[in-house]
Amino acid sequence: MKYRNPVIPGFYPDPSLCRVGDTYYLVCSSFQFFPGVPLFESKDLLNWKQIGHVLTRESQLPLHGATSNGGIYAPTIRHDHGRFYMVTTNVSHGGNFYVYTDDIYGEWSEPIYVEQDGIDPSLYFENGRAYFMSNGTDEQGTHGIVQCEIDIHTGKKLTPSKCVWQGTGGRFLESPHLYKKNNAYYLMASEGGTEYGHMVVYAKGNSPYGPFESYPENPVLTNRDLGGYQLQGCGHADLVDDPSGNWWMVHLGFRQIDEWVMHHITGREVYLVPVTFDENGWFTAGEKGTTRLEMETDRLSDIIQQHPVADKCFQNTEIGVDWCFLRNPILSDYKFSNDAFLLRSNGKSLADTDGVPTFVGIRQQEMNLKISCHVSVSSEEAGITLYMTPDQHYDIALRRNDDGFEIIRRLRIGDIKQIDGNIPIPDGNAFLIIHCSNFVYRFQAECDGKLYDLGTAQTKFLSTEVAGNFTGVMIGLYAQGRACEKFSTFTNFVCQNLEL
Ligand code: 6LW
Repeated sequence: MKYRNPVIPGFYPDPSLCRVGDTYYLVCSSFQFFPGVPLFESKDLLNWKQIGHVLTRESQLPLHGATSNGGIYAPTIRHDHGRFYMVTTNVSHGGNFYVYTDDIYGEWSEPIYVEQDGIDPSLYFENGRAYFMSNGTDEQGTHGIVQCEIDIHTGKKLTPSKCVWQGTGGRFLESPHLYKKNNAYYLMASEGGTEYGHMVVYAKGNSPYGPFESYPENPVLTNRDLGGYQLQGCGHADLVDDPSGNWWMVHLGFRQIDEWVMHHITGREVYLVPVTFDENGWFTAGEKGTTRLEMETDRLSDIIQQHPVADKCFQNTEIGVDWCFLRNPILSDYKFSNDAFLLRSNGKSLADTDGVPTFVGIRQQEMNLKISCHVSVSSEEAGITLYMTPDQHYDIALRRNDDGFEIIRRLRIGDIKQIDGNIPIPDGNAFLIIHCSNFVYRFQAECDGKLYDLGTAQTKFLSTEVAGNFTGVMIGLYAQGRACEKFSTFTNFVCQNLEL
């Protein structure tokens, strides 16, 4: 059968997964967004349903001051003796920690912090022992993949941290995971940085501490040599076996806005490739060590139908599942119902990094979309933002001015700020519309039966390559301006997937 990659489109970076029986669970990093660590479930590896988030309380997820290079970095999910563990790093507050739950649909524990530095922590369980691995520096000052044993009940280190592998020489050795198969231990990691040089590498050893011998054909997976191919940046991977004994890899990658245009706006996404072991215990991955947008496999049943990203509206999306907030939201500034979102400004704007604006957003998962929403402004300004970072966003909004109300478009690209449109309208009500395509966003508004065109703006200025960040464009509804008692109202939100 043929399947399409990505298997989870949009900003869902650093995937990690585990299998319990016939069900797979997958987590991703979430940076400055709340709740944190999206959690997905799948029966077939191709269709993933988001069942919630792992970090749902501020006590688990303090995000004050976190921007798109802060907050939650790569998580790992593992299952041992009936208990799920998710281990990650809050780079803005507290460092490496894990949480656990016995009910994947329920709440997770309070964080348990581990005193080992670095990022990308992972857990490996064997014979009642819990091995804790991250990139970082060991007690001797050696930098690489560092491991210790911990008491899984308290997070206390039971052994000193020891560097077990220094990779193959590529920069940014990260995302380590340890596995065991047929008495061999595999340490898989990534190198090259999470951009165009990204690659997956691994080594094999005969104990959890090695010594590890590098796979002679490393990197085992990379798209770095595929010039002019839309899918780039493949790395940061995790392995799982299926109930039939086949092995699979999920990893991150991104789709450029065009084959030859090296910008991406939809963030780092989740890709799936088959893994094959040879008689010497080495494995290969993907199509000759690369990942393709269309993959052929005989390991999955022909009857599996792969579902594209659905159109989204208020009725088929959920707060805290699809919709998330920036940092730690002030929830009294929001009211949600099945038909309307009500948002109240607290005086903070989208450009602020101290405090938090009133913002709730979903990911831009595909490049060709039509977004529309009816907005009724009661505060100073309410609208829709295509939000990448505090100083990189395009907004279309209704705003109060001295004469009444106007429709504005704001383009914010680093130090460049432009507000245009300034279309006077009789009252504070209009439909705001954004047509998204690979190269441009087109902004329109409909009011009193008239359609106004507010022009286009290039997508590439919101890309990760321009922003230099780790996230993807979010489609946000927001209210800003002076703090205000009244709520602005958003109704009839639709995000239509035009890729279908
Ligand atoms: C993550 C690291 C990486 O912690 O990017 O691509 C960092 N890999 O492993 C942030 O996502």
